[in-house]
Amino acid sequence: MIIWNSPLTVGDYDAVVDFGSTAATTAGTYMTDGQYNPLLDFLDGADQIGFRVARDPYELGTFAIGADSYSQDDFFATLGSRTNVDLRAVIRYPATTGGTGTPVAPGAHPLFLIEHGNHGFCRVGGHTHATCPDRVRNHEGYMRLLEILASHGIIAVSIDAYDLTGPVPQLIPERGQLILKHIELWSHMSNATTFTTYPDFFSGRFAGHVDLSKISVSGHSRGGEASVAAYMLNTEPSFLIRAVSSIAPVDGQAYVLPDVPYFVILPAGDGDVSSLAGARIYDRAGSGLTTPDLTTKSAIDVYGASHNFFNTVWAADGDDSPATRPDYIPAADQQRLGEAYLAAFTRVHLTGETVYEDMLRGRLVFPSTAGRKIYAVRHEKIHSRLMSGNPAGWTPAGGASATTVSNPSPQQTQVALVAWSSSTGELTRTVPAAQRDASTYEVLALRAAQTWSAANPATGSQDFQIELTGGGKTKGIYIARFYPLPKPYAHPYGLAHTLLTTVRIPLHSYIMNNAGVTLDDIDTIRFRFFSPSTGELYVDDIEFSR
Ligand SMILES: [Ca+2]
Ligand SMILES: [Ca+2]
Ligand SMILES: [Ca+2]
Repeated sequence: MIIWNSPLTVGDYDAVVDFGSTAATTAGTYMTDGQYNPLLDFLDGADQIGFRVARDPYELGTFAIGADSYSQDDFFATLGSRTNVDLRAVIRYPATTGGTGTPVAPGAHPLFLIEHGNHGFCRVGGHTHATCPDRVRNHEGYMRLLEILASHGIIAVSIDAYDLTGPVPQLIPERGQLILKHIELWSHMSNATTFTTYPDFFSGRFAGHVDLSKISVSGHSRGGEASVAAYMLNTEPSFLIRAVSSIAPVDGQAYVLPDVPYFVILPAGDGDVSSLAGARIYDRAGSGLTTPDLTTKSAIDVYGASHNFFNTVWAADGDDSPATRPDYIPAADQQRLGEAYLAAFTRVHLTGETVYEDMLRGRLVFPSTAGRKIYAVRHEKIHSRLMSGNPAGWTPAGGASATTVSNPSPQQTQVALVAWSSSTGELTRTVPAAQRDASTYEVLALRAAQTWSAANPATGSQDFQIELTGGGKTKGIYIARFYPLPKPYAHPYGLAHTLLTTVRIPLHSYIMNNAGVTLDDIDTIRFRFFSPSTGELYVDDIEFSR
């Protein structure tokens, strides 16, 4: 149902659907009364912004882009278990004029660092790291991302983890330490009295120009766990790392991130880290907090994406996954969408461009990401949770069932397995008294996935209704109207992953058209499996949230 032509002017909007005092039973009987009635009209975003129109985060911003690099072989005699580790990176930064070595734009700028993962280290066979005459420039695989961030006022650094790359162990702590070492260097280049063992590669060009109160770390593959390691090992000294992101990370250390915004890209067709291990980092993040999960985290499941195509250098060396994989995305398109998402997440946290939070909620699509099957997983800090994987207290009826399953691949959490075999199936929960006032929340959210069961539709989305009852009134909403529940991705290796993605239903959907559900007193939540009449789902994290 299109209620409004797509708005294209950048800004903040609320969508109001005005109903009159008589409920419409068909489109033909729809009536308005020309006024906003808080208890029966639809307002998308009740006390926050409904939706926003923003520029494509892939677009360049207004700052001229300065370019440079630094390199000193064997700067670190030892780094953890390794010796003779280089200090090298390529950088892009906000500048007064574009070009190599130009002056930095006035002011202090936030700092972003990314570290590549494991790949070849030498273009010539038979060499060691010390003797290689033609090194693989792994760190030059994210140049457009660096340019985007620089043009939006961020100093963007891509670290060459050369000595930690190639036929070596995973070296995740060393890789994390290397990120922290580069932050030390940048502290020194901004303030020469700090970390005085470092050189200033640029003779004072960045003096006073690095805002060390705003740092974000990222990485790809082993680098994607290294960015998590950098956060976890950031104890003495403690840098102000505001956000952590990963592309297709490994997960060998089982780090449990505390309350720091985390974003992970999961390439559904990953032929290298085919376990999609980043889903486990996502699941554990925040679980160790005193109040568990009191943090914000985001992920995207990108159908058809491979491991290597997020790095232009790796993509040029070849793909890691069969070209016959479903929903195949050409390398340039995959790089574009990955860089758009990483730029969006980074800009939320380093330059305060909170508009892109909605992209991470799966609510904003841009030319750089359009036409691809990208499914969002999102956990909001502000939430009231009704179920986290244990369906105790949820009563099945009409032939439906609900049991608990631990760690369905690739997740590392308990989820509910919900099944139904006729259109009378339902699952009901009496809302605990302390959680009945949902009027300060925006959505009913859950994460869910179709299992591989043949009870699900042969193609396309699964669907069901979620009913809320309050004040003696009940209304059901089909969830696929808001977010699809697609078939699980058919990984080319035959791996039966089922990645749960987040469905967010606006709570005002339950009051519009005189439905009358009292959002400040919701006593019952019920899943009703009318159509399709059979199915099997994983369900987790049912909550009222922002
Ligand atoms: Ca009205
Ligand atoms: Ca070296
Ligand atoms: Ca769970």
